Amino acid sequence: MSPERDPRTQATTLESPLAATWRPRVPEKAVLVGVGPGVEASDLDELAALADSAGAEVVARVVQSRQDPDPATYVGKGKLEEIHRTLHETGAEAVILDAELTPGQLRNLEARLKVKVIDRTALILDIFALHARSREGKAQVELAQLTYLLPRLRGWGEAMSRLGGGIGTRGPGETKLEVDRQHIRRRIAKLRRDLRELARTRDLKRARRERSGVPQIAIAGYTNAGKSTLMRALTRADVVVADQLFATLDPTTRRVRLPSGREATISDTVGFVRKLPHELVEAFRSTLEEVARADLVLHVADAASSELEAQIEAVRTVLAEIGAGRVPEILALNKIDLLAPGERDRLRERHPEAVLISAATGEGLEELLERAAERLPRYPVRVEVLIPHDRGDLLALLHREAEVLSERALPEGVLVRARVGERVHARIARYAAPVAVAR
Ligand SMILES: Nc1nc2c(ncn2[C@@H]2O[C@H](COP(=O)(O)OP(=O)(O)OP(=O)(O)O)[C@@H](O)[C@H]2O)c(=O)[nH]1
Ligand SMILES: [Mg+2]
Repeated sequence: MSPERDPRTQATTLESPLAATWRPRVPEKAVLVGVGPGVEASDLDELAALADSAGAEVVARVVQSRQDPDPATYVGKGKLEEIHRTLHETGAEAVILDAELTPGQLRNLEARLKVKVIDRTALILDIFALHARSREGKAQVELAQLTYLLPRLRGWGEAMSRLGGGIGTRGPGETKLEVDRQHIRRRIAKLRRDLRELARTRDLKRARRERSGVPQIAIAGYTNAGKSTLMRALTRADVVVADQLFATLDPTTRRVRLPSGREATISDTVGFVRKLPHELVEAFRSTLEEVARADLVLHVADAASSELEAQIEAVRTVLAEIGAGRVPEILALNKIDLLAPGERDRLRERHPEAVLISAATGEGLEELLERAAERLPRYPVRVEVLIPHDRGDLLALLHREAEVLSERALPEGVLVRARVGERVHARIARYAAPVAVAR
């Protein structure tokens, strides 16, 4: 076989070595497989939603109740035969497992089942790859994919050869494997460098925002909870809303006016999921850390989900992992338009601190903003200033980037009592009201 026609060689010349082979041919028929004590078919609902978001068509679910997965093949021998039969009956071309497999399990399963075997991590990585739009998002996803791929190279090498056109299940020779490894390591190093550079640009932007003293609110929550819908309702930002998992990857930040008249920034970002692959948490660390630097986290949860409590827990676990555990949080229980009145009462009892909202109908959003305004840190400096009538720009600045406590028009100007941040203070300090006027 000439090197040019080797699919792996071709792959290494593409920008992403995976681009050619990683993407499932849509819609790819797939069989879902889950193993665990007392596991039932309905426990695979989330995996089915993930598979759907990746463009696969789920044709069957196979579960096996057992304490621990088989160390060699994840499922036991008997189940393996059942899966084999199911594949044959349905014509499925892939098996998707609800766990992260060891490289050995992945290899063994592919060898026995003779179809593509995708574990939960690879599936989530694939959805991220489909949805990444920005340069940073794409680099983050590729870094996560390559980090995942490296220890599994041999297994994927076999899969790639087979997918590459009937080459059979022959694995790559050790020399080729080494070349691939070196190439991937170099690419990983380059992606890390690029991402550090992009993070620096973002740091500068953030430093500017922080100096302005405008408080920052981060929306966080389980994927599909309605974060982008809330962002759109609060700011009219043109963000993607879709009944898909991980529709949003790139962060968007907009200004929002709180009921007190004060402004804040609000950001919508990537969602969380149970067992979020650690490769992704690592690759998206700088994006996720934005949440940790916010003054307030709006934790959006899907109140209509039967998994509500588990999802809230999963989100809090990731928040703690990225250092955002101590940022004040407001829990917003979303999609209450889908609930019966009795269910609302039960939710209020269970989560007395939460705000019940519907980002779709707008219900509860006013209360949510009021609560947010209460929880945000107050500007540190209290001032009384007399703004000349021809300085409407400063008055506007105070309304935008400070907290105006009172305002009175006088012949000499507008007397304003306000709390301000340092930057605004520097701009208005010379208008400090003379004591005689301030009385
Ligand atoms: N009925 C109802 N549906 C909602 C509500 N909020 C969001 N949705 C729907 O839920 C789905 C997910 O909404 P998104 O706003 O995209 O969710 P997200 O949290 O941004 O999801 P990802 O970006 O994929 O993590 C969409 O189909 C929305 O129309 C709500 O208050 N009520
Ligand atoms: Mg979204």
